[in-house]
Amino acid sequence: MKLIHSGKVRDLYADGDDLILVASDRVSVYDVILPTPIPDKGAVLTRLSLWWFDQLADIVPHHVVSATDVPPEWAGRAIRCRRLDMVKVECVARGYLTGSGLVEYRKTGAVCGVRLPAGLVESDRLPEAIFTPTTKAPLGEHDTAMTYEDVVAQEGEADASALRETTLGIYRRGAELALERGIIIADTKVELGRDRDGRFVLADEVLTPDSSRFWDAATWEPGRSQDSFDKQIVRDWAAGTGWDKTPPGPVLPDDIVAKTRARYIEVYERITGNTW
Ligand code: Q0Z
Repeated sequence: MKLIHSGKVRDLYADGDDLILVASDRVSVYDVILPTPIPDKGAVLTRLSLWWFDQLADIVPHHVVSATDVPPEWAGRAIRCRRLDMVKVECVARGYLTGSGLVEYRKTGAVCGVRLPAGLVESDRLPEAIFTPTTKAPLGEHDTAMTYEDVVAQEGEADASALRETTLGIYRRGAELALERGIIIADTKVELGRDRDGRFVLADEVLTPDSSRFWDAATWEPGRSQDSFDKQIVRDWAAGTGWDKTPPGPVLPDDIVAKTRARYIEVYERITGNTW
């Protein structure tokens, strides 16, 4: 099978007309891939994405062809999918103020051209979810903010509107359901593509902790940064080693691996209601 893309934690292969999306057990912190895998991470996030694709099917069709017709070495953590013509916009929705959105808000009072109320603080919930697209930067470079008008100029009014409403629809559905299970999805990035008939289809992974910021609703408090639901154990341990956040990352001890694996499984079980 031909490797066509290798991301930090996932790989993409071509198989005839289809693509095979393979989620690895690799974990990245501060943008550095650690040398120690988290067992079952790839399978857990694959299962979670598949569950969400099904939940979201009335909002947008998805790219999944089969979760079982994949090479046996990747069984459980690979998805056979339709090859789409990917939209050259990173479609992001935010319901809370953090990350680059917070930086932009503090500078301008707006995020991606969306004016926000004055006086918001870090991690605040926004009055309503907003569409904050970014450019698709080449690997290694950073994405830059776009306004909705930039998306209109690039994709046309009708498609820009469809991208925004689809992205917001996915976020609202996901964030509402997760919150009922005690997990805040602060923001999420979705990948949309066009099928041969020009219809938008949801691709890649969706509403996973690798594509979204997950926070614990029980400890959420505006006015400060929030712990990452999945990676905080690794971050705190790594900070304690004195690691300077440049490659290579530290080898993880067994107990940190076990606790982090348990967090991914907890996310899966709480959101889906299924037992891992
Ligand atoms: C997704 C990515 C990487 C994993 C291209 N159904 C599709 N059709 C066309 N293209 C894609 C998909 Cl999912 C596609 N990516 C992102 C990169 C590993 C996913 F290295 N790139």
